[in-house]
Amino acid sequence: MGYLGFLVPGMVPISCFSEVDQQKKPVAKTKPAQPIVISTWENQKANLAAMEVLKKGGSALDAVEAGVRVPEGDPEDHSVGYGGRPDRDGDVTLDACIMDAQGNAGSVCFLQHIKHPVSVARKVMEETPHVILAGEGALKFALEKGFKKENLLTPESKMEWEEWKETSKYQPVINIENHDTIGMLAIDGEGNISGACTTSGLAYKMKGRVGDSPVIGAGLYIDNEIGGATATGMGEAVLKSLGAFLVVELMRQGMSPADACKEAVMRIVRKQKHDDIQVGYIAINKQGEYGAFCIHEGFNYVVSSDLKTELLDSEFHIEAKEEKE
Ligand code: SD4
Repeated sequence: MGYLGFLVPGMVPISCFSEVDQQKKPVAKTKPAQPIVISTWENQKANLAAMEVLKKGGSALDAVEAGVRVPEGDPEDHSVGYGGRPDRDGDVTLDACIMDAQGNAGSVCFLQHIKHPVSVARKVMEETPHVILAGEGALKFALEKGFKKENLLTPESKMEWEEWKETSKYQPVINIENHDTIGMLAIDGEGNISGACTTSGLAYKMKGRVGDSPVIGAGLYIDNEIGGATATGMGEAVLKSLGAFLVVELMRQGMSPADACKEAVMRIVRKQKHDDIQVGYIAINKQGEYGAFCIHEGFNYVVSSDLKTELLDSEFHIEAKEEKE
């Protein structure tokens, strides 16, 4: 414990370097009945991997990392990690973050050539004094930590990009084209909450574009006393409203996870052009209650407990238009 200054008689020395809060073990005030994992989109396999960790008594932090590594390593998932759609120059650039129950956070953005950005983000959190590493610096750090440099552009994603280049029309389509980012929240057997979020971002984005997913408070936020939230969809809208932080703060004020997600979506609806963009939030509170809300019908999320894994449709603000024959 450090001490600076002088003492007058009778004065009790007070440390100028207060104990580092981050190192304190969080005390779960209330516990849900059982561990739970919730994630964006149809990420059942990721949830199952996370549940495996929790069933063995592992931490929520280990669970979310193991969970989101599943789509990161899956070449069939074109919105996350290996196989992710590239930017308009044909480079796959990845954003990811992780946050634990003690309020520690780590993130990487504009990271290339590393299949599991979430694990690099965890190393940023645990082995550096920083929160975010970007681009070349993030890659250098990853290589120093033993991550392998790989080509992440699969032949399929390359072919799609080459087709896209013929028109170079940049128009993200709601729910389909760009959206499969995984945001995952988990509560472990101790009642502690952690989260992770990982993406290749918007397909054919401008070189250097970074979305909401690696930004703590935008794409992901955890407060172990209250709950956690994570976002998917048009990162620019989420960034401008600091969505995940907003959801957690609304829960702090007493809203249910579902209502908090709805209010955060409505904040975007009220203040931003939203006709042709999707944003979806999922949230969980300390009691293990969860909810979701999105702008346009079509967002779904997966909830897993010891007992079952369920794919649920999110509540929405705007109903999907009937497909014309
Ligand atoms: C981004 N929010 O980079 C991410 C994209 C996303 O499902 O969520 N896709 O803006």
